[in-house]
Amino acid sequence: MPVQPTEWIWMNGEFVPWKEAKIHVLSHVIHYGTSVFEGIRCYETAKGSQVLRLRDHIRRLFDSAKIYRMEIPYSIDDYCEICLEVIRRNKMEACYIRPVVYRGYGDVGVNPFGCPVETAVAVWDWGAYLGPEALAKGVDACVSTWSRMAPNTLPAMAKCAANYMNSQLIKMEALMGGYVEGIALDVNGSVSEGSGENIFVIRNGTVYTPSLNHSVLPGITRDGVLTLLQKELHKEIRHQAIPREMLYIADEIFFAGTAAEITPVATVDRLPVGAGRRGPVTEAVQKRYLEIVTGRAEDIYNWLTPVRS
Ligand code: PPE
Repeated sequence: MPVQPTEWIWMNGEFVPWKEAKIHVLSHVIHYGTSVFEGIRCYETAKGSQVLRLRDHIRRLFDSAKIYRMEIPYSIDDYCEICLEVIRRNKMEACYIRPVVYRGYGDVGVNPFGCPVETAVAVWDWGAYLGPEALAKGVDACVSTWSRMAPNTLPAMAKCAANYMNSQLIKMEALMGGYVEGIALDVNGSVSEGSGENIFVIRNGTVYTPSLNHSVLPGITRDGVLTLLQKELHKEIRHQAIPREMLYIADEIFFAGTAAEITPVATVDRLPVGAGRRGPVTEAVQKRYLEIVTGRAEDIYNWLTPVRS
């Protein structure tokens, strides 16, 4: 389904109507992928709309920009406020927020320095990322024939648009094969991440997730899941290299991401994961995550920022 337009997009300091939020075809970003971005969710709660982990996402946006030597002409706090204002202007309750920082029109050629750093924030309504039944039933995933970017090529810790060309190869291959999502291995053959999610693997009560040297995005949802697993479920967690075959013998696997939230993996390469449905650890994490973000439980970790105070 195509994206449903909202009214206003914030671009370089002003609000422009959705249809007029355009860039020149010779903008550096179009030719060389020069963009870093974020994806943030705003939830409707009993206490009004609340943005999940706003400052953490905007900090990562600034980190991504720093890695690519793009200077954002705002402070982190100002940028957070801009995101909130975009939600208010569009009179949204629950929505997805997409801040993007890119090199615009100026010079041509690989050298980015002659192109201005521009920035925009859009919001729209975004439902279940991996399908309407994914959260309860889990999804069918495959191991991709495409590896995730090698270390010291495209930096995985930067959420850069160019990384998503790799994600697209993984995603398209999965969809063409009849799967919902693909799991990439890193260049050494260890599990890395999904095309748009981090991954958690559970066996005998121990939780495994790839450490950051396996070409994974340092996910904010991943961080929240680790908090819940450690502080509330008292699980032993191992950040380590995960061999592919661990996926086949796992008791539970789930994806974690802003868009995907906590999505169980039902099968990998057509082999059932555990009983082939959402397992108990996944269910417990998912329940706590969703009850906190939707305001049904107290926000004890200070994850939420009110949109209208
Ligand atoms: N890895 C990748 C490659 C990734 O794209 C995401 C988020 C994550 C991990 C999880 O990160 P976090 O959202 O901070 O927990 N993917 C975003 C974009 C998806 C898209 O299709 O666009 C998202 O979930 O918003």
